[in-house]
Amino acid sequence: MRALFARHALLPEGWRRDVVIEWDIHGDLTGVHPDSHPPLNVARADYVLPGMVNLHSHAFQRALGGLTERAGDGPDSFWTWRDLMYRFAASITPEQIEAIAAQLYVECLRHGYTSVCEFHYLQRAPGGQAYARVAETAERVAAGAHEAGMGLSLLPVLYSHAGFGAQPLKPGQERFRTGVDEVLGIVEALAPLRGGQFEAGAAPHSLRAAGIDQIRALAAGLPQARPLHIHIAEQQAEVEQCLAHTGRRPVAYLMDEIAVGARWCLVHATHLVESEVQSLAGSGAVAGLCPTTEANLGDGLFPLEPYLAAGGVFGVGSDSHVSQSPVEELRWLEYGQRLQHQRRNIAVGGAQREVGDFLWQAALRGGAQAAGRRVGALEAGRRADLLVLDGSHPNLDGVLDAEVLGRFLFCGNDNLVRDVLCGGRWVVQGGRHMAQDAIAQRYRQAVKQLREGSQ
Ligand code: NGQ
Ligand code: ZN
Repeated sequence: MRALFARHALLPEGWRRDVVIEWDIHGDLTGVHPDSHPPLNVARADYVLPGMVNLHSHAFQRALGGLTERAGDGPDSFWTWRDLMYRFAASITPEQIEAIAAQLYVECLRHGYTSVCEFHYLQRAPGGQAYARVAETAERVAAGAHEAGMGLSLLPVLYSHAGFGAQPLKPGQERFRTGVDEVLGIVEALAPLRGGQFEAGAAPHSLRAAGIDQIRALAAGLPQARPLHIHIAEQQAEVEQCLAHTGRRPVAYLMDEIAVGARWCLVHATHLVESEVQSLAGSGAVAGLCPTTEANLGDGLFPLEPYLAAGGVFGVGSDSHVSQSPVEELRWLEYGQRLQHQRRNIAVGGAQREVGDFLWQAALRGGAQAAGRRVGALEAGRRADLLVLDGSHPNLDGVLDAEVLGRFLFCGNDNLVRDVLCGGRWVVQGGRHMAQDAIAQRYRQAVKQLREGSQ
């Protein structure tokens, strides 16, 4: 039976009661009907939400999560972490990439993500030689998503330089090397995978790794409306280098030189001055915020309040995967602002006074836009991606509609996600993913090999 009866469901207009949700064999929602009678022989659920979009992931970094928390000799920074990450990336094989991606996506599904945007730059073999298949590693990531049952927007990365002024790549970056034609070739090679659960876009890695002419050519060469993502203004050092080379700050420079609109996602965009806040918000592009990674790497805090006031669109991503939970990303997005401004309840807007509802709905909107897939809402025509929360958990027992997301996002660490439907398939039931044991077994093997190889 491709239907569910929800006593409470979060629809685009807000919480509604007694909702019949129907989908078809392709995994698309065909009907969402509030104020209905429970149909016979249809499963019932207490609280149902649209699944969240994870708009920024480097899947392979999952295997490094938690292993870079030891102080080195000098002051540690984003840049010293990056050296460790490069060392880890140096030997990883396509099989290991697939095993790690599948494990990550299982974890993401279990915690409430039903879509991922994979910012994929490990394109070449160790040492930098090309694989026989141009999309070898990209296809491995896609296979991992398929095994886990995760919706995927795969973004092959343009990575040509080590820094501003077309600096030559360092040895640790040779695996990432691509030019515009190569990236477009990978996008082309992925075309047969396109469908309800899969889209391919592209991503210039950063203003450091791709020249502005290359970025322009990539944007022009990619089929219209496909998503384009870029890392930008994450660290102060990057802002300073950009100023030194172009006379402009990163976001201002990108917006001046490139027609940045709704197909763009500017990942991090942490360091903005007021005029950049306004131009980014006005462009219709998505700010891709990754609060747990940005905290872990010591980036800084995004100016959320003025950005929201200017009508800016945002979504969240888990980036380096120190967390696999949208609860943590949204909680820390709000908490960062509270700590900085010494106030409470900051992420609200218009008539929406519930922080949890505002955060979930806003991140869905921006995430869906950044994914370039028909996801992010319980309405006919979108993907059948939804979460059933555990209505018997003490945190949810008997709560009012308006309280559900407050409890989900801001109370405790139990995982309240009980069942997950992704693309019309029940991939998580009773907290367990359908393939979690086999996928975890392969992941453990991959990590063991990686550890033995690095000794
Ligand atoms: C990445 N990570 O591509 O994995 C980057 C580090 C860089 C984040 N930006 C590499 N969080 O920016 O050069
Ligand atoms: Zn990133």
